[in-house]
Amino acid sequence: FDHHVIQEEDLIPSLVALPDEGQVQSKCPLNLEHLAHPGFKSFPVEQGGGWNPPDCIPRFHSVLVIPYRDRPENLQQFLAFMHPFLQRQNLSYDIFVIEQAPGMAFNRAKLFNIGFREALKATSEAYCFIFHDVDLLPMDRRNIYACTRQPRHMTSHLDKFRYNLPYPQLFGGGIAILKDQFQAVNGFSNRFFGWGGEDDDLSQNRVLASGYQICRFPSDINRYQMLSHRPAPRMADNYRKFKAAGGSDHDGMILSRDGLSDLMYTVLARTREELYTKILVDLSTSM
Ligand code: UD2
Ligand code: MN
Repeated sequence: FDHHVIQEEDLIPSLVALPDEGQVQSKCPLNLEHLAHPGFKSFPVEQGGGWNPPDCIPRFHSVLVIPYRDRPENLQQFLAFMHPFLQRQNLSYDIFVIEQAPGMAFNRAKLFNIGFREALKATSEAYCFIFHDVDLLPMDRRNIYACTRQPRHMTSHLDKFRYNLPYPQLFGGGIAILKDQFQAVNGFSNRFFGWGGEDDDLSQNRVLASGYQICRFPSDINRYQMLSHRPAPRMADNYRKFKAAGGSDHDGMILSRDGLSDLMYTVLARTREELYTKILVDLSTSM
């Protein structure tokens, strides 16, 4: 796993911008001084949590997808923090919270697949996706919430781990990936119920196996605060169980059968909340 670290002077050139429609003069500035601007007041967002810069044309649009169940304090803090953070970066964005209805074990990866599907139905301009936990807050304004040319691992240095990377292959927490790349790897696996394994499956068996590289920004930019929460019930052998059940890695079979291509779910409610769009889903429909 040979991830590429983008140098600080290359941050902005590494990002994939919205198509340029010739209105270059009125494009929103995106420079580090601007990001560090001190007297920033946040703007109101649209009902449903979307936002566009009011007086310039955004260079980037990002869809944030947040998997969620029963962490109301985390969600409230996340939204209160993220709206001003993203607005300061002058990008246009949408926030989708995909909530799993009670009953089955939590399935983070499948909720991301659902968020991808639902966001594409709702926003035609979606081309960049940020799949992100509800309990992680970026601490550095240079951490631009837009997609790089290659899939990016964002949340590598957490306060919880004293800003050390627990293992170099880590791809959990928050990632940014282009729509076409996510489609090309058939999304996440739908088969990881319970805690763990889904992030490694995405990086090893999908993203890298499909010939993409994984990149990160420099480590001081990737600092995050992790909000406290009750630990999820661990099923540490999730991944081994998955493999024992026939989920082998490199034959390309699982990848093509398991993911966006066989995604099944039932939407129980779509609600445009004040600060986000909520999609409540039932996962008991087959895979
Ligand atoms: C780690 C990873 C996470 C994921 C997980 C294993 C990092 C920083 N985090 O997080 O990305 O790979 O291990 O699956 O690498 N959630 C709920 N309700 C629940 C359970 C989970 O809303 O009952 C959501 C929520 O967005 C949460 C995320 O799923 O942030 C990950 O779950 P976690 O925070 O319990 O797991 P954690 O911290 O071990
Ligand atoms: Mn967590």
